[in-house]
Amino acid sequence: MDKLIKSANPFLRAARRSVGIISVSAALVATSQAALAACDYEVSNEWGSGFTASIVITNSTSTAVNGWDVEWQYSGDNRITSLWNANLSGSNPYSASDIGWNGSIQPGQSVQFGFQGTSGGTAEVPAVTGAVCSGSSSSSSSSSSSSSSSSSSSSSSSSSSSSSSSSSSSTSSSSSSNGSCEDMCKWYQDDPRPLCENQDTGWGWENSQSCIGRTTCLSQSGTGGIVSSCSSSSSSSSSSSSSSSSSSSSSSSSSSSSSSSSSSSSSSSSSSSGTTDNLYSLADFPLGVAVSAGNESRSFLNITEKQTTIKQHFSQLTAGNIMKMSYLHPSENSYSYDNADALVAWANSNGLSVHGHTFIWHSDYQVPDFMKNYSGDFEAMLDEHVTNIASHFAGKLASWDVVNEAIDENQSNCYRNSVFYQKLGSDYIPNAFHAARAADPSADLYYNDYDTEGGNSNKLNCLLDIVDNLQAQDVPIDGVGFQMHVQIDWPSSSSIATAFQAVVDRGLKVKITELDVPINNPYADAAFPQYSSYTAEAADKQKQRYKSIIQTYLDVVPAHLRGGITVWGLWDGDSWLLEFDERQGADDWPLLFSGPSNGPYEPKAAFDGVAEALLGQ
Ligand code: 9MR
Repeated sequence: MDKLIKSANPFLRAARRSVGIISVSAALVATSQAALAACDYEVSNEWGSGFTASIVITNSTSTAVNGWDVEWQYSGDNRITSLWNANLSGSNPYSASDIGWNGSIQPGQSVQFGFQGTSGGTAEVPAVTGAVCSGSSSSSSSSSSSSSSSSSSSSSSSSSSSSSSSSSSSTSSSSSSNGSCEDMCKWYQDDPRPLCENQDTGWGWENSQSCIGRTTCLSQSGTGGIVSSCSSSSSSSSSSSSSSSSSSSSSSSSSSSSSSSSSSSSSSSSSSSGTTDNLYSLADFPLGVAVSAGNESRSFLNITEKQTTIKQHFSQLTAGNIMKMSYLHPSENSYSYDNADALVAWANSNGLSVHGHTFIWHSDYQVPDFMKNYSGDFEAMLDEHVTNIASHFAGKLASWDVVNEAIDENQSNCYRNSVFYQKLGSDYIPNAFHAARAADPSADLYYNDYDTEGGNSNKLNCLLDIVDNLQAQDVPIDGVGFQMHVQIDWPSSSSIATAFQAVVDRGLKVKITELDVPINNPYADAAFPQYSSYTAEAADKQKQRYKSIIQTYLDVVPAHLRGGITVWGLWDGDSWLLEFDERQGADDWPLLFSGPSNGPYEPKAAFDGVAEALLGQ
């Protein structure tokens, strides 16, 4: 079942790599808006007195568009009340122009902006004009407002293009220090011992000496952990000495943790050594990041620096929230797609694919109210829900979490007693997969859940039972999503490997859908080292954990079953864990980048861990 999006990905990636060059030449060639694009007006929803719509500008030529503006006019009573992802001017006729990041439209790509308005009962579809439009707008008549007034915007700037330049310092000191340092395990107060190469847990015997598995080393309840031991001079300089809780010498480690360096610490050892300019380019699978969008406070569409970092290092987006049930389908007869459309349009026009999350999720505040008290044909209603959403995004998304978190391993039959289960029994799961496949045959379809990555064997067994049932019924499931909100010491890499292997054995894809690795473990015993600041030691532990997770993925999952890896947020301040009650207010730094909130975002040691694993180091 292969997949438009998948085969489109290499093209998108290639386009991304050359985006800087393309936009430079575009600036030279397309300094004014020639008639380059199709401008389509699409009504996405309408009700008695209002409507939402969008304008899609598709560049079907071989020349990049650099800056655009378009005009339209309603012949009746339709009027705009709010508009997003463009600058609006005028009041019937209206004009809208790009807002920088969406000004550049590469050949074959499109940008879209949305708006809401009032009407007396009918949402009109006016003609869209402007110098950028080729004239093939979607429909109808009405006037024109013509005026090629626009052209002046021309050389507006290519904003997005320069993204790749920022990181650069790739050749920093890391490599030199890497050469003379090696990771070792500081076991409690002992001198560092070798880490095992052939096993991840327990103690082993390699090269005529005892060694300690990485996971075992990380899980000790003491002040030890993985440290970087440097054999000679080469000194400190930057990174790799990351955990440098002092190799040869001893103790001092604990005192280092008091150094209070804050999360945006400039400590070179806790930040990246600049291992790569484009993390995604090291992976042969989608490397994703979850984002806030729409009206959320940290919407990446409002933060240019976020867009730059995302484009530079990731090849896939997941909406952290805005593509959940209640956001897309707030009431029975209305769907709300504009915010998600803006996310998808940005991704597609910047060469990233999108993973959809999620058609069905029991979580109380994500189930639309109308579904909770639904008295009609629940099965038909839920089928329509999946069908409508899957159809809306058909061909634009790489994959979907079709059902999220349906398992309760404490129930004898493994099924969570959600409203969906109460109404339809377990049938709602296969139904959803069938509806999704029928509506969007090109998207990979996943079952997604947490705590299935091996540490909780009952839950893993439930997962496998459910998957076996689906496969026995020929349900079109392509893969299993492991959320992987893991701890730094749990589950072990070997448990994770077992879980991945079980899915691989069933011929299904494995996707890590929501990865984060907090440094502190609120469930650990009192002796477990917890950190009140982001120290070099903590950073290195986290780096090793990220690294071993990626290594396990690469070791166990063959290339053709790698659905990808997504981290659940860009920078530490984005993480849901900071607001998670069970952490009881403890600070943490779970992601790959540090902030401040509007950037610049600095890659952390954890980023290097991912890069090193992808590079096979
Ligand atoms: O990160 C998400 C957070 O911002 C939301 O408040 C929360 C509820 O919608 O969902 C979080 O994401 C969850 C994801 O959708 C499903 N797996 C667990 C994630 C973390 O709670």
